[in-house]
Amino acid sequence: MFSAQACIQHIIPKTRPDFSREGSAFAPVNIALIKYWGKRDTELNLPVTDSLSIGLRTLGTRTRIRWTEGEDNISLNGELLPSDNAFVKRTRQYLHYFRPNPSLGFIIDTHNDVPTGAGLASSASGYAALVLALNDLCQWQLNKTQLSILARIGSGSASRSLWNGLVHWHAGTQADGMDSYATPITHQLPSLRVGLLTLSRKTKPISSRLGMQQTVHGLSLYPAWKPMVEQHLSRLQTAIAAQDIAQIGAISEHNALSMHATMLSASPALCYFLPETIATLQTLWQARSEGLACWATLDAGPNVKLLFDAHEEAAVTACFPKVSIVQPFG
Ligand code: 2P0
Repeated sequence: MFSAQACIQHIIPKTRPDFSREGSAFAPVNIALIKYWGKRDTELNLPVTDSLSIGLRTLGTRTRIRWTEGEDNISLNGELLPSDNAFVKRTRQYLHYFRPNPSLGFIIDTHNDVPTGAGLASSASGYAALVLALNDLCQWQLNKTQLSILARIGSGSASRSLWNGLVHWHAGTQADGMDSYATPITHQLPSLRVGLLTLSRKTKPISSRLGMQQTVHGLSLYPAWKPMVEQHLSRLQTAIAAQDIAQIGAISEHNALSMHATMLSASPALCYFLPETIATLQTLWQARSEGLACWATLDAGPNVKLLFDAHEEAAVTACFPKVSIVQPFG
C-alpha cells in the first residue's frame, strides 16, 4: 500500500512559498459516459475500471488561492465556511499534503457553477481547479499527467476534469497509481448536446465515496460491472470514431442504468433516484418510442443528463421545457 502523502511528495517539486503570489484556475465539470464506480484503493482513489467522460466547457469551478500564516480560510460561492463544515474538512485534509510546514495555511475562494454535492460532478471540477490553482500558486510547472494524478487523489473523477471534450481515465494496474491518470481523446463531436435536468439541488444523502464502498462490499451484482464496462467502453470508442451520436447515447444510457442496477442490488440497497427521476426517464422512453433521438445518463444523484444531436434541440426542449442545454464542443 502506498500513501497519498508519499505519492504526492514524489510528484511535486520542493519550492519555497512566495507570499506575494496568488494562484487561480478554472476546471470544467465532466459527465461520465462510461462511469467510474468502485475502487481498488480507497486512499489513492484507484478505480476498478477505466471511465470516459465529456467536459461541459464553460460550466465548472473557478478557484483562487493564496498563502496565510495559520488556519485555512475557505469560501464557497462567496460564503466563508465554518471549520466544522464537511466540505472544509475534506478540503483541508487534502491541503495537508501540500503544506511545506504544518503552520502554513491557504486562503481559498471557490465558485461552482453547479450545485455542490448533488451528483452534478462538483467534486470533479472542484479538485481539478484546486490542483491547477496550487500549480499556479507554487509555480510547480507540472504536466497534465502529473496534475491528473494529483487531482485523482483529491477525487477520482477530478482526474478527468483537466480537459474539455472527451477524456479517458485509464484505471492502471500499478499499486502506486502512477499509471492511473486521464488523457484527452482527439475526436470531436461538434453536434453533440448535453441537456441538464436539475431535479434536486440538495446534497445527496450518501456520498459517492461511501456509495461505492457499499456497492463493492455489499454482496451485489458488482462482479458483473468490470466485464460490462470493458465491453461498453470498447463499443463507445467505436461509436465515437464513427461520430454516431445515437450509439453514443444508447451505450451511455445502458452503462449508467447498469451502474444504478449494481447499486440497487447492494445490501443494504443504494438508490439515488427520486420519484421525479423515474418520471423523467419514463417521459424520455415514451418520447423515444415516438421518435425522439435522445438518451439519458445519471450519476450518484437524482438529476438526469440528456445526450442528443443538435438537430433534436427543439424537440428535446418541447419535451423537457426546463432543460438547460450545453454545447460541449462550442
Ligand atoms: C463518474 N461518479 O464516473 C461516477 C459516476 C458518480 C457516478 O465519479 O470518492 O466524487 O472522490 O473518488 O469522483 C463520483 O465519484 O468519488 C463519480 P471519489 P467521485 O463520474
